[in-house]
Amino acid sequence: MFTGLNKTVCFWSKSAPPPSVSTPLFHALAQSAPVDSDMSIPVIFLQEYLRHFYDDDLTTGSCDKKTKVQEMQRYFGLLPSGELTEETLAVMKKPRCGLSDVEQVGETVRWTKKRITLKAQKVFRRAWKLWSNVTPLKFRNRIMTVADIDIFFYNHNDSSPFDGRGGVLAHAFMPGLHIGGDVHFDSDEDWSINLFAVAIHEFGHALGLSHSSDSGAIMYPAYNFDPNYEPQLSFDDVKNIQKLYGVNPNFTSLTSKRPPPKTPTKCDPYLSFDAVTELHQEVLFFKDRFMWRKHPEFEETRVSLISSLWPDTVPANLDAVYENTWENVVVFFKGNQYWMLRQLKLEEGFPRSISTLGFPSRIKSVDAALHFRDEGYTVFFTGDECWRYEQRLMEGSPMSVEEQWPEIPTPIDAAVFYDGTYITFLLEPFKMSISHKKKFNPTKFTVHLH
Ligand SMILES: [Ca+2]
Ligand SMILES: [Ca+2]
Ligand SMILES: [Ca+2]
Ligand SMILES: [Zn+2]
Repeated sequence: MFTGLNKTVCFWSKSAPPPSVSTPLFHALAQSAPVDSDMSIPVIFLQEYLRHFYDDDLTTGSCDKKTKVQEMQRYFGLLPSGELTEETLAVMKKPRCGLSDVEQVGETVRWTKKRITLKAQKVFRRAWKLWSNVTPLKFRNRIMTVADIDIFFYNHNDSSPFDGRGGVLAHAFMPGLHIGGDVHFDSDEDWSINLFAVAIHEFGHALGLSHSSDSGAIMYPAYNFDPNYEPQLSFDDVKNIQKLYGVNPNFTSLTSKRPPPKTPTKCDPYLSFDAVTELHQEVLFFKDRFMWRKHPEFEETRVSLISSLWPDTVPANLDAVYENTWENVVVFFKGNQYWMLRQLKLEEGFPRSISTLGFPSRIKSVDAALHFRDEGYTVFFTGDECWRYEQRLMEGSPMSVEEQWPEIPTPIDAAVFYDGTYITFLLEPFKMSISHKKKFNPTKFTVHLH
């Protein structure tokens, strides 16, 4: 139901994500099956995954198992079908932390002193700095003697619980004596990259934080290795750590250059979208690094990182996106470049300049794109103009948006078909509050374009 795009009613589902707390899990995936694409593996793999990360008892029946799968799917912004789909399996196989996503932990598990010692190389000190910048905690590097936080790299061949290359990359222990606060890294991984991002996350546990279902948070259980995004604490991480330890007196000046980013929330009345597109049966809404996916058969919408579906290819802060069902591609626009993907893979030679589509040089970016599935052509919006693109050819001169859709103020944020019948325009100056719907009249539109 794509109705009620107004400031009082949120058209998204109100169902909340599952609780997001966890506790150390000492035997992460120790006996799990190796991660591979053989379809006979998933059943055992699923069992182990749910047992370790979703507190599933192996004796539960298939009905409860489905509920557990749905819980996991919701946590990761997947369609909560309860089925072990290819996409679900792909998400489960992503590098992640070894701690549970659902186990309860007391809120008082924290260090009671302000000076915490650790044995740390430079990369770890950088990771700690992110946490100490926002709290009154001070970290002292201690080389020779025992530290509060000890860091180890383990190999799966010794008594450690790691799972070889991939899967679980690291885990940590909540604050406490001895092993408490310690951080273990799987030494079978290639640590020449990504160590910084994993360390920030694990240090969050060492300070007493559990997993967050906020996909923009450092404490999200799957690590974010987007090469275009320098890891930093999100608003959610900062809020949670400050709840435990209080605020660094210099918090504002220390974070002034890069304030903790807030994950956009779908019911924010001031939310605007960068782009919207159909994708098979779904409608995808893009904002910053995130997207929401709306499936016609499911009430709830799911938020996830764009990079979780298209790792390393599609940039954040997009201008426009459309799906061309005739050519079976999805096309993304940002600035004067566009990216074409077929079945989640970037086509060769992309990104390309939008001038290769036939835009004149005065056009520096695209506001929105609308693909007409039945007729097989695309309309691009740039300011108060729109351009018709068909069979890989751009119509020579643009039309005015006002002429085609007199009620629509320009520029627009995004446009999409919904149900194949309505075009929904999302408008910049009024944000979502007055998004406009108009019944599409193909005859009228075609006549105007010629
Ligand atoms: Ca310790
Ligand atoms: Ca591993
Ligand atoms: Ca846009
Ligand atoms: Zn974790």
